[in-house]
Amino acid sequence: MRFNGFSRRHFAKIAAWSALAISSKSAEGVANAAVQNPKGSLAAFPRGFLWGTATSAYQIEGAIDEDGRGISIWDRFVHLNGKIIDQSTADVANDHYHRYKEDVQLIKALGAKAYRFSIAWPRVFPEGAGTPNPKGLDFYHRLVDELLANGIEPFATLYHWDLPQALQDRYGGWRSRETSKAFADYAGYVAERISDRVKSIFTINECGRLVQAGFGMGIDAPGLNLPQKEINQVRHHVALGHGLAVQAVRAHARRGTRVGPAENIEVCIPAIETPANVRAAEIATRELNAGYLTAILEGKYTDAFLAYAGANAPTYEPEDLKAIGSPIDFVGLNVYQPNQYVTAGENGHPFTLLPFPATYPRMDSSWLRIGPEAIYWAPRHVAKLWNVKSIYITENGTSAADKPTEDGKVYDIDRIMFLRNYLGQLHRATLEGVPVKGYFLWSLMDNFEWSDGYEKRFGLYHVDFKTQRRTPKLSASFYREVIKQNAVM
Ligand code: GCO
Repeated sequence: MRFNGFSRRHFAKIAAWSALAISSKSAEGVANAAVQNPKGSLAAFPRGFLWGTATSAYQIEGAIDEDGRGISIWDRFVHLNGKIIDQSTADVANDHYHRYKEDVQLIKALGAKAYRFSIAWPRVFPEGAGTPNPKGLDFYHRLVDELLANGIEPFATLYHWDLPQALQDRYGGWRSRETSKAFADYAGYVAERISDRVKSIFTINECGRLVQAGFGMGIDAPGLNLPQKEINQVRHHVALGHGLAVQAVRAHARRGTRVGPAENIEVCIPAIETPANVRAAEIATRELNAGYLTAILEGKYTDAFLAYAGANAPTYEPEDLKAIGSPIDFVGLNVYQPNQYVTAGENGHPFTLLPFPATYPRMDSSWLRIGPEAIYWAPRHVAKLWNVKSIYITENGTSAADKPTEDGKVYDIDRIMFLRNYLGQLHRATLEGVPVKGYFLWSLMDNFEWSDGYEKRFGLYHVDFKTQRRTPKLSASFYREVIKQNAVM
């Protein structure tokens, strides 16, 4: 039934609101009581918990041919027809290379005390190796000094997918172990020069995605569709690159510099939290990450991984796994979605992976299924399986439509819903003593979302890419309150 454009359901809602308005005194009283009794209504995080935001060089910097920067595989890839959904490029992106001071103020306005950014390898070594660009690190020195001057701790990621094209041309990029070695040389060069101020370094962002999307599905640079054996070999070279980079940081950085990966862990969640299903989820998490995170934390490939890979298993030198398993100081976890729901196995299999129904709820990106408990189980599994003592959530956040209303504001209550529920589950983990030390919200501001171009917005700040105007969304106010209270309301 519709009446003057209102449906029955709408009327019912209005009626409910009016009833509430009538009893607003009592409602107000309840609300105030909650605020007056903050302990009861707030999920407080441990004292000293680090709140931050994250971005990556290629997605925000622009200035792709400035100050000696070489080209990256993404510069090449975005100019290939049909690869980017809106035919856009990151040639300018957020123009962060020139606007970094303004953007540091955006971080400061949130009250965030940490910022995870990445360093563009092609700015430092335009040819990937050999002669460094004398201006290569200058931008990052400026950025780090600006962050520190504003009380914000810098966390640097050495590789967030922007491989120098010269290495792709010369060696086939990560298809060759020469790239693993070049990455270690780059890592040592950078760590030696920034570790007087940057105390925490992530090696490689999301091996899982860069390998599968770049070399399997072809939707990310370098856009290849390789057979499984070659995909496994690429993943081995990325893992080797991580390990050799850890060794290079240990050799060249200031004493006390911390280093570790930032990985999009395949997180397996018990569909029902029974002990048998939880154990199955732990086993599944170890096996589904066997090609990278498990190899880093155990210094070997699991028997099941090698047996399952069979003839497609990577070939490697004996010392490779020792390098891959180099001791690390923390594990960064990028957590967005419930990768797998699991129940206990049957017929001798250790776990059962459950299919997702077509109606399973998602956010604005088709891959982004909603499953807040993923951010509880991911760090809990890593701590339990490998006795990791320091974990950061290096990315969590969501895309949303983010259409400004007539008043120019962005009421992204969908993003707030997402964040509140995920942070509530992260709080559960910290309550149970899971050693999560900090959280980096993805992302500070809307940016170039890889093959989705500018069509998927993940920022706390809305960016008008025509004017470069940054506008805080409602979620920026939400996150500022979370940081101020060190709690989720
Ligand atoms: C990733 C990347 C980010 C993405 C973000 C949203 O995790 O895929 O680190 O660069 O932009 O995750 O997809």
